[in-house]
Amino acid sequence: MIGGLHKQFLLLLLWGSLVVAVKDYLFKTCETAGFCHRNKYFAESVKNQGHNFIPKYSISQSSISIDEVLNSKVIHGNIIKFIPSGNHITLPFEISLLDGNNLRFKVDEKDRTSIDTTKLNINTHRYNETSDWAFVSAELPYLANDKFTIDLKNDVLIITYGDAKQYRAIVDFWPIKLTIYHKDKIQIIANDKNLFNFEHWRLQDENSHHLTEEETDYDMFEDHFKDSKEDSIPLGPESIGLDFTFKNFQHLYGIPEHADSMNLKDTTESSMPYRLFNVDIFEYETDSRLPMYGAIPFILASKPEISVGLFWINSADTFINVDKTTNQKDSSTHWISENGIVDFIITIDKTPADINRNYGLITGYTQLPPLFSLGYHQCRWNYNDEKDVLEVNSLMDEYQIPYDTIWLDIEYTDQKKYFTWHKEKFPNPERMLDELDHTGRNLVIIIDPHIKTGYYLSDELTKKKSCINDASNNSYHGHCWPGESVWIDTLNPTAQEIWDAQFTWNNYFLGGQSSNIFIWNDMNEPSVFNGPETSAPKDDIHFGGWEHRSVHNIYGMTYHEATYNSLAKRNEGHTTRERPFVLTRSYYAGSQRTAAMWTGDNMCKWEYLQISIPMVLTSNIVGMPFSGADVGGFFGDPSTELLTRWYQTGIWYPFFRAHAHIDSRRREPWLAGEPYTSIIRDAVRLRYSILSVIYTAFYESSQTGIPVMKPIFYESLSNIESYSIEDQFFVGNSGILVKPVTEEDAKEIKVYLPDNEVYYDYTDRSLSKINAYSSDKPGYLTKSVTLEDIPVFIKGGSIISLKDRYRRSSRLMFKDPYTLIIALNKDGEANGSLYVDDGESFDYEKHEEYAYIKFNYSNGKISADVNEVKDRFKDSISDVKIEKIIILNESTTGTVESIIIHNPKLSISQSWTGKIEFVVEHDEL
Ligand code: NBV
Repeated sequence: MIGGLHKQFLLLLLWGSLVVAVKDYLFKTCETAGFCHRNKYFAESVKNQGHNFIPKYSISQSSISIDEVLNSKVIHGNIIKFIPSGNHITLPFEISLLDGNNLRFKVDEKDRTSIDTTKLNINTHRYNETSDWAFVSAELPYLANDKFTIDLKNDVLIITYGDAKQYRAIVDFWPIKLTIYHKDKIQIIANDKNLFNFEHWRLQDENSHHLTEEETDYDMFEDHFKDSKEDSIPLGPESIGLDFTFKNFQHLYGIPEHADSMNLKDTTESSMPYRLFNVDIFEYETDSRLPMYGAIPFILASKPEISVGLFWINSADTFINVDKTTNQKDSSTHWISENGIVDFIITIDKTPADINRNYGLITGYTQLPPLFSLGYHQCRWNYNDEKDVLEVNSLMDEYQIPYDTIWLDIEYTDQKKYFTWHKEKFPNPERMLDELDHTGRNLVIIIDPHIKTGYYLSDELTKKKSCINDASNNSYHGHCWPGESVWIDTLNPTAQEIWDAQFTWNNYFLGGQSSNIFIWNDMNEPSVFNGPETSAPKDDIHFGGWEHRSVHNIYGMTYHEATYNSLAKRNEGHTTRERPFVLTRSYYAGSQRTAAMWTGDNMCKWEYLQISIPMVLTSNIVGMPFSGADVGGFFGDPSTELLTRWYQTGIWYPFFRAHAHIDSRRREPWLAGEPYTSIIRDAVRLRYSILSVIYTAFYESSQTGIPVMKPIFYESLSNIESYSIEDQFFVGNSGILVKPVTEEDAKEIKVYLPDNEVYYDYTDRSLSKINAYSSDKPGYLTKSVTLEDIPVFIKGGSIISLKDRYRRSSRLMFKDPYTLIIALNKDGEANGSLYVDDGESFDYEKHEEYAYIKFNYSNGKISADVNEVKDRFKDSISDVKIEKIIILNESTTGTVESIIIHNPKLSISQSWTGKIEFVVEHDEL
C-alpha cells in the first residue's frame, strides 16, 4: 500500500515540477494559437488600412426572407464573402427574437458539402450544437409576432422590439453592422470595427485563391505549437472573429474562468487576451487572463441607466480582446473562436438583474440545491479510511462545529478505478454511510471521467463505442491518475445509459440503499497528463463525428450533466434526498442547472483568498451562483491566521468547502488551536444561522437569476463608484453586506457604504453593540478589526430570518424557531423574504409544497404575504415558530434603538394564506 502511495507521490512530484518549470509556455498565447494569430493579423491590417479598407462581406438584400416560426418570425438571408479568385462564399444567416429582449444572430457556412468526406472520419459541417447543450430547452421562447416589427429596406433592415418598442436593431448590409439602440441611444454595435472574419473551407493547395488581403495563412493547416504539432487539422482554417463595441460602457464583467478582477481589464497591450479554453492549469497564478477550468462566454456591461448582456454561443477555443483605449467612453471587445458558427445573443435591459433574468430565460436558472449542500463541507485529499472519516465526524461534534458533508477524494478507490472501493481502507461503505446518516451527515465521493483501461467499465465503454475517439476513430488512450485511461464520451446517449447503470440503488458501490451519498466530478476539462495543453488532442472525435476542437468547452458540462441525470434517475420517487448534488470543476453556460462549481487548485496565500471574492462574484454575474473556492487554499499550508480569515470569508461563498492537497498538513479546525479554533467555529456557526437567508437567496436565484453573492453595484446603480467595488458584496437580496478581512495582520478595514441608506453594523452580533451608520452620500467607513471580526452590515430596510440554535447539521435544524431582525430604513420601513421547503425533494416543484413569505414592516405593523401553502407541507412545519423579533431603528441621536419581541406566538405555517398583519404591541416588549 505504501509503495502504491509512494509511487503516486513521485508521479505527482515529477509532474508537478515539470509543469511548474514549463508553465509559462505550456499554454498557447494569441501569437502561438494559429486562429488567434490570424485574427489579430486581420484586425491590425483592417486598422492599418484605415479609410482605404474595403469590407469583403456584404448582406444580399434579395436573399432575405421573413419566415413564420410558431407565433413569431425569423429572418433568413445570406452574407456574401468576396474572395480574390472572383468567387464568393455564401454564409447563411438567421436573426430571431426571443423573450427577455434577447436578439439572436447566427451565421453558418453553406457549401461544405463539396468537402471530400471519404478520407475523413469526421462530421464536416460546422459545429452548430453548442446551443443544444447550453440552452435550457429545445423549444426557444420566440417573441410573439405582435411584440416586434420588421422593416426591410434597400440597404438596411430595422427591427423594433421590447416594451413600448423601445429597442431598435439596425442591420446594415455593407459594411455589415448590427447596431442596437435603446430609445435613441446606441448601446452596442456588432462589427463596429469591421473585424468580422469567417474562414471558409478551402483546400490547402488552392489556399492562395481564398486569402483576402487582410489575411495571413499562419498555421492554417498545421500547428507549430510544441505540444500540438500532431494536430492533423483535417478541415483547415475555420476560425471566426467579430467585434462588439459597448457604447458608453466602461464597466464590463464576466467571461470566466480567470483568476482575475471582477471588472474586465483592457488587454490591448497584452499578448494574452482573455482566453476561454477549459484546462487543468497547475498552480494557476492570480492577476491572469490565462484559461482555467471553466468557460462562460457571457459579458455584462452596466451603467446607471442601462445594461447589456452578450452571450457568444461557441464551445471552441476562444480569445477575447478587451479594448478600453479607443476613446474614454466605449469598451470594445474582439471575440475569436477556432471554429464552429457565429451565434450570439444580445439582451438590453434596465438593470444587471434584468440581464440575469433574460440570460436565464435562455440558459436556465441555477438549480435549487438540496439544503445540506449549503452547509459546511469538510474535504481533503484524502480522508484515509473509514476510521478517519468517522473520527473527523465525531470530532466535529466534540468541538461543536456544525457541518453537513465529508468528502472522499481519489484515494478511496481501488487503483483509481471509479465505482470501486479500496477494500482495506473502506471495507464497509454502507456502515460508514449509515453512521454519517445517524449524525445527519452526508458523503460526497469523487468520480472522474478518465476510466482506467482493463476493467469492466472501460471495456464496456470501448465495446459500446462510448469513449472519446482519436483521429483515426479508435478509442483515445491517454494518461491520468489511474495510468492509461480512456475517456467517457458523454455527448453520446449510450454513454449516459452506461453511466446510469453505475448509479443504481442496487449497485453496492453506492453503499446499498444509502441515500446520503453525492458526487464530485473533477478533471473534466478534460485533464489529460500527456495531452496538448494538458487536455485531449483537438482532432479527437466525439459522438456525431464532431471534432474535440468544436466541443472542447462543453465537454465538462456534458459530463457533469450525465452524472446529474444518473443521480436524478436513481432518486426518482425517492422522496428523501431526491435532489442530486454534483460539484464540477469544468463548466460552461448552462452548468448552473445541474452543478455547483469551485475555483480549482488555489494556493495557501493571501492573494488567493483575495482573488476568490471577485472570482465568485464573476461566477454569480454570469448565472452560475453556486460557486466557491477551496477554503484554506489547496496547495501548501496556511498560517493559522490565513486559515481563520479564509473561513471567515468562505462562509459567504454560496458553496462553502474546506479542501487541501494530499501533501499539506492536516488542518481540520480543531488543529488550529485556540483562539483560532473557536473563531473558526463561530464563523461556521454564523453560516448556519443565516442558512435560511442563503437558501432564500438560492430560491430567488432559481426563479430570476439574481446572484446569491451579489456585487455591490447591483443595489446602487446610480453610483458609478460602486461598479468598481469587488472586495465586498451583498448576500442575495437580503440586505446583508459583507466585507471580509483578507489582509494579513489587519487592524482596520475600509467598508464602502454605497448609498445614503442607514447600515447597522452587525459585526459584533450582540444587540447592545450594534451601531448604525448613515450619511447623505456614499463613502468609506473605517472600522478597526480584531481577528474575531467579520465585518457584516445590515442595510436599513431589510428583514432577515435567522436560526440561532447550534445543531450538528442543517438537517437537524428543520424544526428550529426563527428570529426575525427587522432593520428599519430612514423612513421606518423594512421588507424581506423567507423561503422554506423540505430542503431535499422536488415536492416544491411537483406539488408546490413550500412557503414563500414576504415580510413587511411599516407604520408600526409587521405583515406577511404568503403563497397558498399546501396542507401537507403546512403540517410538516406547523410547529416551526418565530420565537423572537428584533427591530433595529436608528434614533435621531444616531444610536440604535432595539425592540425585542419574545414569543410573538407566530408559527410560520399559521393560516398564512394571503396576508396576515399584526401590530407590534409595545407592552409585549
Ligand atoms: O483528486 C485530486 C485533486 C483534487 O483534490 C483537487 O481538488 C482537484 O482540483 N485533483 C484536482 C487532481 C490533482 C491535483 C494536483
